[in-house]
Amino acid sequence: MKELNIMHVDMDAFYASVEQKDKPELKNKPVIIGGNELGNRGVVATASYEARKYGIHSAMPVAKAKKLCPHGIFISGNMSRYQEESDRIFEILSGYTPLVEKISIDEAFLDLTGCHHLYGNSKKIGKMIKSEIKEKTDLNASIGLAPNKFLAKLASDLKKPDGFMVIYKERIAEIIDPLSVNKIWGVGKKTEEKLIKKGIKTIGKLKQVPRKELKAMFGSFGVKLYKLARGIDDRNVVPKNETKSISHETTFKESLTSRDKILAVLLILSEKVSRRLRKNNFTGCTIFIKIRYDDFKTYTRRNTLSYYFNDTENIYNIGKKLLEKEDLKKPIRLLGIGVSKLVQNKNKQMDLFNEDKEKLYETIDIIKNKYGENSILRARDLIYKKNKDS
Ligand code: TTP
Ligand code: CA
Repeated sequence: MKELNIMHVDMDAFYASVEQKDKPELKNKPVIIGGNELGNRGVVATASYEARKYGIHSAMPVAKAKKLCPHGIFISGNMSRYQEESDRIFEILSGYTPLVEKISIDEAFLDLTGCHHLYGNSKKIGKMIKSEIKEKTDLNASIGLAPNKFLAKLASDLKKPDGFMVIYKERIAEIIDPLSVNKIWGVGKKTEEKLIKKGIKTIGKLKQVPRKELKAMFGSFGVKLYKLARGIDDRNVVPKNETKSISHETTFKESLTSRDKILAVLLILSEKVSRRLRKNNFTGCTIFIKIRYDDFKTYTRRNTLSYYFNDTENIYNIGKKLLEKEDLKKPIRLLGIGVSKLVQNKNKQMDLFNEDKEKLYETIDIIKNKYGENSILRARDLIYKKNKDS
């Protein structure tokens, strides 16, 4: 279902739940995490839902929490343990789609576009992810599914803990209108106070305020508020990755002036980039070329596309278009090509390539790994090699 493409996953009472799992005697007990090891001495990092009944919450001074719940179990925390569980959770998420945007140690957005033919509709995928997390980590995740980020985050929050909520397009107003304005992302204490002073307590009420008035009150954020109150949010899920780019470049002994030779080299380099991307399970959506002329003037050009790829054809064709905008008559001493804006592609996305091509690339990789880089070449590569060798 297209309108439910965005998922928000958020673990329940994350640090406290890890402690309760590791020490079963803490289950169903008020557990409060906060202390030296987390670098936030003196304040609560989080509290189990049992402890929250006493009014304890994140950022509260530990001394106050002790007063509210003297029999609570206070733990100073073990960051490396929480990170370990976080890594396992993100590994599960990236098994479904490369489009995972990490928000924090226990929270992420997923864009499920392109996953449906592999796993079924969004609701089914949400349930699969929730139970896989439970199975592999013994921790509860709350999941929200909606047409955009704002609503998906709201959905996961509304049914916490152990929640699973879907916000269909037709029911947006019915669900969000009664909620208080502080449920809107970005509405902090100050904005809330300003709105309440005007008698605007709920999202429904906020909807009645003209756009102009909101703009006058809050500037550009006012326009955002106007949209969010209607459940409109255009932000994309932006996956972030530590490996920034994969590229290859070559410097020629003698500068190249032949367009055909330059393109032949570009194809070889594209193939190398593609191979490394596939070897590391990356896809990317930005392509860049680097060109250095004989006078050492160096230029890089890039183009970002609306889809992710890692195949030679796409890399070469987009790179070629960029290259053709440059002056190919001047002698070129260095040429490079690369792909950036990378995402991890643990499960191969079948819709990005046709399956036959995938198999072909896999076969080429196997042959090259076994017999060397030059063991299998394209006809065009041969032309270049012949010219180079002669
Ligand atoms: P949250 O997701 O905000 O909180 P939570 O997972 O403990 O509880 P829930 O989502 O069910 O409401 O934060 C995730 C972890 O980040 C939390 O377990 C501890 C840490 N954290 C802090 O160290 N300090 C803070 O002020 C907050 C809010 C969280
Ligand atoms: Ca959480």
